[in-house]
Amino acid sequence: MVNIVLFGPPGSGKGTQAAKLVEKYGLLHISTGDLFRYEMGNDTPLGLKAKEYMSKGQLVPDEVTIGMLKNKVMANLDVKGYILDGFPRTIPQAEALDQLMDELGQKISGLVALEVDNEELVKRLLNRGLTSGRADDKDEEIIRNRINVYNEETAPVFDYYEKQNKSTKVEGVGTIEEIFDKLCDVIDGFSA
Ligand code: B4P
Repeated sequence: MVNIVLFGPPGSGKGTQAAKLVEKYGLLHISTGDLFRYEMGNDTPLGLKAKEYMSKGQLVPDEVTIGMLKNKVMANLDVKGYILDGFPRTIPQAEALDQLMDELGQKISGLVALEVDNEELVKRLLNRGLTSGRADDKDEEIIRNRINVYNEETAPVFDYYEKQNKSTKVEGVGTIEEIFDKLCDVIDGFSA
């Protein structure tokens, strides 16, 4: 199995690239952001909880997020592998993921981080906010908070996997195809 962590700040193109990677590699795409938005759209207790945090650009608490991710993985064991998009976003999430992989006799093959500068991120997210209907994309202050949260709480996850020699950076500015090609080069190295 190939299990990939697609990593990067909000708006770096994780969701955009994950959709293309799924098509090429036939892996299951798990986006914790999408899972939360689905729950929010259905007004479930989990969705209402997530909304409190997402609308402010904060992370949803680890215990909620880890439980949801585990349920999704356990319900889909018969796949070629996973593309994890937006998870893990904290060190406790990374530790929980490694533990889950151990329990399943699996491992994370590698983490690929999309690198995009802050001003480009803000521009992309405000632009997406014009059409996405996402409250967290409409307000520049919330967007900048998401970027700060990424730098403080999520960026250390790169180093966590770096210590296992599994982290690779990819320039996330350019055309979607150019970035996709670079990601595929890295991922082909994982599966070799
Ligand atoms: P997510 O749903 O994960 O979303 P994201 O980080 O905003 O976006 P992504 O990087 O996928 O960007 P995209 O491809 O769409 O998170 C939302 C919230 O959910 C978090 O803030 C948090 O509250 C919560 N959450 C999720 N996971 C969590 C976790 N594990 N723990 C706790 N909380 C969690 O691209 C963005 C835009 O850029 C698009 O409009 C796209 O068209 C454009 N774009 C993409 N590539 C481009 C390129 N090469 N050039 C120009 N534009 C490009």
